[in-house]
Amino acid sequence: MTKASLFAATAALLITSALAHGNITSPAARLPGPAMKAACGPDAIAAVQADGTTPLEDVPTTGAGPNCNVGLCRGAQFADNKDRVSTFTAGQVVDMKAILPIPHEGPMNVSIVDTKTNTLMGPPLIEFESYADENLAVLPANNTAFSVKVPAMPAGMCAVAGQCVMQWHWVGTAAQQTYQSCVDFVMAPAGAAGAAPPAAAPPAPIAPKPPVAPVRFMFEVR
Ligand SMILES: *[C@@H]1O[C@H](CO)[C@@H](O)[C@H](O)[C@H]1NC(C)=O
Ligand SMILES: *[C@@H]1O[C@H](CO)[C@@H](O)[C@H](O)[C@H]1NC(C)=O
Ligand SMILES: *[C@@H]1O[C@H](CO)[C@@H](O)[C@H](O)[C@H]1NC(C)=O
Ligand SMILES: [Cu+2]
Repeated sequence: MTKASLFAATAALLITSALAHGNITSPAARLPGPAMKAACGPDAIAAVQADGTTPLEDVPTTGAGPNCNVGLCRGAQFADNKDRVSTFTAGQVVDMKAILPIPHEGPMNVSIVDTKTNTLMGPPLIEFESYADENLAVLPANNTAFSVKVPAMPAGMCAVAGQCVMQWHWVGTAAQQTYQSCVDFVMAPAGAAGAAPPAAAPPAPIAPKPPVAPVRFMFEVR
């Protein structure tokens, strides 16, 4: 690459970075703060503070340490968001709102992510094969306002703030850009207001096993 074309590419990148793309505005989503600055470096924090909708590809990792993962919540840290944690109950319908100032067509999903391992906990809560299609005259209303249903989870899962996020993850396929916003949440403890009532019966002692042979026989095809 010549110096001139390198300069042009850099200038184009800077212009692109200055343009807003999208993020989640409700429920409260993770914001950058001092913990992200410490983990990901001053260049990263400057980029996301300049444009809170920027793709994670435009977040410089020049000053990133081992605790920075721009591929999870675009590097935003729980430590900066302890006062922005939602409490959900199993079966609750959560209304989510997004802004999409610059749409780029591609898939989107909202999934529960285990922040420690950055793995998805179960199937997506909502999924679009084609989202934010800039070729449409008007984006479908459900691109910026949609609902997800909180699944039932085993006791203790997502019980502690910081463990789980609801991550909005959108990929602009042709743009080759990824956008993420994370809603920190905890599951309300069983029996809490709004939560499912605790089971009436105490856990049953280990019952004698019902005869299995007839059941097995029913499904055995020979
Ligand atoms: C979304 O982007 C706007 C505009 O840059 C910013 O003010 C806001 O803090 C961002 N919100 C999140 C959750 O990233
Ligand atoms: C859904 O989002 C996750 C990140 O939260 C991503 O790893 C996964 O590839 C996405 N799934 C699809 C089908 O796009
Ligand atoms: C979004 O709305 C469109 C109609 O405008 C519908 O075809 C599509 O199935 C909806 N997508 C989801 C994931 O709800
Ligand atoms: Cu773009």
